[in-house]
Amino acid sequence: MRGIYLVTDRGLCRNRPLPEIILQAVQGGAAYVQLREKDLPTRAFVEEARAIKKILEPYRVPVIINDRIDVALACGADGVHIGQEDMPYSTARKLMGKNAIIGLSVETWEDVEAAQRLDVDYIGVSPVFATPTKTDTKEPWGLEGLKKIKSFSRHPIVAIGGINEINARAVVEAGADCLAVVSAICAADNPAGAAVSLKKIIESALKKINI
Ligand code: TZP
Ligand code: MG
Repeated sequence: MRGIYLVTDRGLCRNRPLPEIILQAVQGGAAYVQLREKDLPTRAFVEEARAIKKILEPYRVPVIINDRIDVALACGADGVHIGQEDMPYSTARKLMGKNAIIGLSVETWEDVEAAQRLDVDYIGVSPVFATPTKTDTKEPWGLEGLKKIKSFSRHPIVAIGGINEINARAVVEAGADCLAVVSAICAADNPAGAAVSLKKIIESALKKINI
């Protein structure tokens, strides 16, 4: 895994349709899209997920569903992202199958150690920095926490929380393979432009550390 990982938040899109923001982000270079809907009724979520799957098909960008394995199965999503209080990984794997992308959030060192025993496809280091987008988080890992996880974990690392064009380079240098962003793209004046800039920063940082 590598690149920009867009996590959606319709509330941050400034009244612009979510599918348009997602499409612009992908056209700007986002490599993964996670649909995160905390308040949408199930039927609307399934309809949205099916529509986004279709829109992104030509771009070959995986669609990952936050938390809701039922929605992921219903829309034929490429994967799910689960948190520590969501469906257990082993159950999620059984339901989603061996080819699905399954990501797991790690919020404590115990979570990082436990993830080492699981064949997750990535760990979501959450949050790297404190962020107004999600306030019910544990203590932010910071760059030092991220470095420590990178030197220990066997899994690709998706970093999330407060990541923007100013700190993106440092987050990649600290060990992130992917940068997950919500507001840096969803709330941007120009979501495609924001994705282009972030991608350039990621590529140049990875080049510098020879990845
Ligand atoms: N999980 C941990 S932090 C976060 C999520 C969903 C929100 C990140 O949002 P932003 O706007 O990129 O800081
Ligand atoms: Mg969750």
